[in-house]
Amino acid sequence: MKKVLITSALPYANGPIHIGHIAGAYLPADIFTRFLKFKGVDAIHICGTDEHGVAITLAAYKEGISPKKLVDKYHEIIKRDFRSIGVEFDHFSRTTSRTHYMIAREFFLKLYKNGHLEKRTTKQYFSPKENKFLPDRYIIGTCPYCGYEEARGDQCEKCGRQLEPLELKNPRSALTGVSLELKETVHWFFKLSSFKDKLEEWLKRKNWKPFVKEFSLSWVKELQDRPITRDLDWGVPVPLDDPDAAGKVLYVWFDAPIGYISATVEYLPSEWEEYWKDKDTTLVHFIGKDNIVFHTVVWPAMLMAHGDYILPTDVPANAFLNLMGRKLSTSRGYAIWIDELVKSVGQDIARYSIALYIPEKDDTDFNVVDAFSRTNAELVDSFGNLAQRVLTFIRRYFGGKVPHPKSLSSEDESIFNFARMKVQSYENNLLKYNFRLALKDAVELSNEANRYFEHQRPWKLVKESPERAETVLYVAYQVLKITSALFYPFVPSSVKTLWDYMNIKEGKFDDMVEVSPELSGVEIKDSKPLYRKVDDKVIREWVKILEERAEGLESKEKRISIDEFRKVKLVIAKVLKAEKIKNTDRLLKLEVDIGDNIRTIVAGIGDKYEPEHLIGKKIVLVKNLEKKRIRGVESDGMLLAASDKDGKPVLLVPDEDVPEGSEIT
Ligand code: B3M
Ligand code: ZN
Repeated sequence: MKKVLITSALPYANGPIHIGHIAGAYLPADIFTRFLKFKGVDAIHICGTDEHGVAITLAAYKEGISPKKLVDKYHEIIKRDFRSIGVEFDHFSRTTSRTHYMIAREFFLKLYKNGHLEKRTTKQYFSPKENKFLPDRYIIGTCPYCGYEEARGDQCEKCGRQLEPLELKNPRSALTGVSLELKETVHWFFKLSSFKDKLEEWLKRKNWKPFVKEFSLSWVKELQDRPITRDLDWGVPVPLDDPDAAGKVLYVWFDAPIGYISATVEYLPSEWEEYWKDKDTTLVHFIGKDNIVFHTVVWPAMLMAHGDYILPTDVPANAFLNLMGRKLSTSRGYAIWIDELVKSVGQDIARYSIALYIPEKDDTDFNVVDAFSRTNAELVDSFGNLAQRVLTFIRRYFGGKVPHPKSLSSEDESIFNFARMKVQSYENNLLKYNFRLALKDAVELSNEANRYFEHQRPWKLVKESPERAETVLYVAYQVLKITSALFYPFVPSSVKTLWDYMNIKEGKFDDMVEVSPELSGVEIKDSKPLYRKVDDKVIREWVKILEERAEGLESKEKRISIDEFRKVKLVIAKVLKAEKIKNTDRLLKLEVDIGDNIRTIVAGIGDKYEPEHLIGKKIVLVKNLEKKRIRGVESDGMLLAASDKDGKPVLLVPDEDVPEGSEIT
């Protein structure tokens, strides 16, 4: 392998890092980079904070500080979090750096000159109260797919679907709750659809994780041009001398991935091109699954459009980490934050327990009881114990010197063979991003080495057959060294300590996994146990903390009193007439009988129900809503419908015939 450039998704500088972030991108990237460097590959790991976009401006608004203050604060906090868990970067930058503004502008202008950008007039939601156009997350409304009422203009947090603001039902301002108007405005679009064939062909050749590839290909099928500018006063200003560009900035998902380039430029001002412009460089983006299309479709198309840079070699995305059977939620505080985890159990126990649950293919549940019990069994009781017993034994019986072997028995040979097999399997697994399997290889070797030790009973041999005891401890020391090399990318700091105890100079992976006869006679150092078990009390505390946080989740789900509910007057209504409202897709005008009078209502059910099929149906109507004018028709009531799996309406009807006007309680 020539050069390898590894990136991790740039975390938004709007909050601290939690286990979901670490499992989804940063720990796998760190393990992968450490392994490659250990192999002697010229690999670098680049990251930084994503400091633009509405995720930032909204968080700043909520904290009551300026976006600049917010990103300065969280940039430091995030750096500290990564340091605490031992996730290392060759460079950790930020997208508000001068270099980034320069590179992002240059990128935009290159695309502009190459004819890939186009100014278009679009309709966008405008808040009359705030007197401005609202982008993305500034708009909330009802998700057209799952009916979640607090869906954001860019994505529904409930069902996970990417959304456009215009798809939301009942759109309103996220800040003030006021309803919005549609108005025309101008934005620059990236002509993404023109890359459809090229992208498809490129993706088809990729030997990526199946779910990443399939998801990307399905997205390419419906490729649309995308606006890449926004009405915001925080971000990289649109670098055009055009009055329409005033007050507009680059869309955060346009500038953020360019951050990978600018961070490399900042790190290696004179060599960065060897990474970004050399076809032999391997470019790997570690991300969570919610960022897939941006990295496998939009970003590669941007790179194709620019023309000077290489394309991603691989995008080993991970699924989501759940916590005790529930979805993590940063906004509702349901997570384990990295700083508290490391404070509680230490860096390597934290890394190990998370590594066990890297969601490589599917969403994976992090259960603290299982996670810490497995870590206790595998890292502490198996690997830690192996290290401890080998070192203690050599100190106690051989004056602290690694003994010289006599002739090797078939059992000695077979543990070496087993080690060789595990090393191979481990390498294969790591290079295929099968981190959990690689870790399993390491643990299996450690278990086998412990079995060897017990089976040989060196404590008996020292009395009965001292020469054999020397050989056994020589073999055990060598296997410990090999095992430690496999554990290193996962738990680097304790393994470095172990190498110091063993008096081994840190070498390259290939040497570390070989038997090294020259180590006989080497003097080991005084040692302490590498790990301490997470004790039951700590585990129980975590369970309790998380139960409390989960309760917080529920209580924040707004409950209403029965009296509040009773304010809503629901009645059975019989449909008398129904007709389509002209020039709309789904709006029907209905006349319904509610017993004491006849009402006219407008309902968005025309994509599912033909007007003539509705006549005579008994439905449920909200009777005491304020009247609302919709497309020139005054609607005096709202019917109730559920959504089917495609988001289409399903009318609620009584189970038995009841007269119109019947109250529903
Ligand atoms: N900041 C999204 C996220 O944190 C975004 C990643 C950018 S990678 C270029 O989920
Ligand atoms: Zn949804």
